[in-house]
Amino acid sequence: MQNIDTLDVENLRLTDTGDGVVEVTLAREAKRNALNAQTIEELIEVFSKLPRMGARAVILSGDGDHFSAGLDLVEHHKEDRRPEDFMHICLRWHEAFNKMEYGGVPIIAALQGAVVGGGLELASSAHVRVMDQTAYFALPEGQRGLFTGGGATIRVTDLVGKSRMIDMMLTGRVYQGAEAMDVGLVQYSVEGSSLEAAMDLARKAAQNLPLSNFAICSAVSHMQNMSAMDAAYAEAVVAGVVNTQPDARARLAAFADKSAARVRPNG
Ligand code: 1HE
Repeated sequence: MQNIDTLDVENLRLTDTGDGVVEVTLAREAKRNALNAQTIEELIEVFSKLPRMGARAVILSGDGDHFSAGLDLVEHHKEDRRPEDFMHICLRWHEAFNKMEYGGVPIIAALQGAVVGGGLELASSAHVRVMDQTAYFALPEGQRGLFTGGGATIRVTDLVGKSRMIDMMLTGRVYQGAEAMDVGLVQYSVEGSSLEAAMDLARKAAQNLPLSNFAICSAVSHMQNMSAMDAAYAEAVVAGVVNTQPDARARLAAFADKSAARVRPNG
């Protein structure tokens, strides 16, 4: 793992937790980790470079009681942007979030408090989401006279389906607790700290071979954008490369000689 201190960030905090697991923390607690233009630039920088610096898994978290309050509404108000200005802002958000979703390195989001608006768009760009019991999810854009611009129409709709997505935007509906898990906003809901649980998952994912993780954390998303025929072909090509990787031979040998762990139901 290369030295992550070379990455130039102010609104994020980067921590190398060992074994290639990097924690990327939103560090604007006083502003409830609202996403201003600079934070988005920093996310682009970090998620462009971390995969090539040897990161094997990333934990995405937010300082304080809230994961993220979404778009920096005060900056947006002050800038008094024109449509074309905001379209360019959205392109930068897409750049950051696509780098995350398609970057080939597992990203586990640890969620607490408000995960709203652009904060939910950010969280939905991670591969795995873990919530604690304080976490709540909403798209208040409709109430603010806004519309989602960071990919929610794609990613949040993928998670919860079109009808729930439209309801969230129209009515400002808040999902929390078991319901948030049931509708698919997160894969894990924990009683204790979402950060600790995310750390466990990241360490587990980091033990996979990097080429397998690359395929899991990019191919599945790409294939969703393809026709079924093209996706099946792409899957065969990806599997051809991944499933013959020399680094997998020792794992396969361990299965064959019965020294590898078997898959068992949770005890
Ligand atoms: C902010 C923001 C923000 C807080 N932009 N500054 N997002 C929203 O509609 C959510 C708006 N925020 C809230 O509803 C609440 O702030 C929270 C529930 C997240 C937190 O409540 P609370 O009581 O802990 O904090 P607060 O007193 O409301 O805010 C504390 C400070 O954070 C305050 O700044 P201060 O300088 O007066 O201390 C707030 O102004 C600041 N703050 N949220 C800027 N969002 C690509 S399009 C995406 C579209 C969207 O994301 S729409 C945004 C939806």
